[in-house]
Amino acid sequence: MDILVHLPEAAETAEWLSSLTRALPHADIRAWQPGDTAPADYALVWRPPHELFAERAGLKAVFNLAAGVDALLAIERNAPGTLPPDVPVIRLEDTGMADQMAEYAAYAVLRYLRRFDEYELAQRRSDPCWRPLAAHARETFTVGVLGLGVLGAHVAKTLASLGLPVRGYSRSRKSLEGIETFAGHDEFDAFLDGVKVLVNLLPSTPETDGILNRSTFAKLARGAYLINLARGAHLVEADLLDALGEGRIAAATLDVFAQEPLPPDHRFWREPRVTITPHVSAVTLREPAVAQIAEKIAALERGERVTGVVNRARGY
Ligand code: NDP
Ligand code: OXD
Repeated sequence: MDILVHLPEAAETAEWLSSLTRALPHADIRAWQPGDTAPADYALVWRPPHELFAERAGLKAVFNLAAGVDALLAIERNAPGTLPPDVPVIRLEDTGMADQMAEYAAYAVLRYLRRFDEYELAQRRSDPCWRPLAAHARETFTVGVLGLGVLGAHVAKTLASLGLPVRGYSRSRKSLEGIETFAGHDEFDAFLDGVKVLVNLLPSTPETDGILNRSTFAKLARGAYLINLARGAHLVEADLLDALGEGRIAAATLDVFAQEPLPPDHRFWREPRVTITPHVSAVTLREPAVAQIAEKIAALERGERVTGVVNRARGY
């Protein structure tokens, strides 16, 4: 069995190759190099160049080394015909990301609930006033989680376990204990109405890109908080800056950006009410990811079905 691997950071490749070799000792595993068009059974990739798929014979499946497949599916838009439609694209399911997301979201929500962001701002201004601020009332600090998939559902349940009122929004109807759920476009406004903290965990698709915009912000509780953990393409950045200026949004925590790394001259770096992290809310953990992929390859080789197969028409 031939396995092709591509990671954008060459430094990481050697470690992935050795983990994969341990998990799949009978496979011939190689790092993709430009010009390599030799047959391969499986490709394991993160943000691959489209050349990797050109003239590639025998591909049985492509494994995306992350949860979000937007970068991989963009290949089909940018270089039509390169990623054959009958080759399944399989994404990572959790592999340690759900706990990381829950930690990040809980930290960000509690920071706003207890107004630690405002104490941080006061200290940064060297403002020595010793002024306790009344914490927000937990009962009305409603958190709305966009996306109730592998990550969003775990985040929603974690936040609910902190005693916060939690709502969730998905395409199909869900039933999650302790979470008020909303489904589909028709229920979007009802989902947003009165939400104090909006946490985004949607996949980036033509339907969801730009969903964090002026009209969405206008439907939240006044002075709401935004936590974007999914993709930069979801956010209309100029609308967020306007909403911060108008006080409609009180503050935002952003882990993902339209352009990454976030350019040094971007206004977000200078906006005191925006907290920035460099796309780290849930990183791919190599060993659990390799274990999941190895299990799925073994299942596919036995002719079995696997979970995590992306619906390419839907985009996630
Ligand atoms: P899933 O595919 O498991 O979940 C996606 C959820 O979004 C589902 O509940 C789905 O609804 C819902 N959804 C999709 N389209 C729509 C729509 N048009 N309207 C309403 N709901 C919709 O994905 P994961 O939970 O595994 O991951 C979510 C995203 O998180 C990834 O796509 C990625 O972009 C991002 N991510 C970011 C990371 C980071 O470090 N910043 C790390 C990992 C992931 P339904 O259930 O009905 O299908
Ligand atoms: C992912 C990511 O989608 O790292 O897994 O953003």
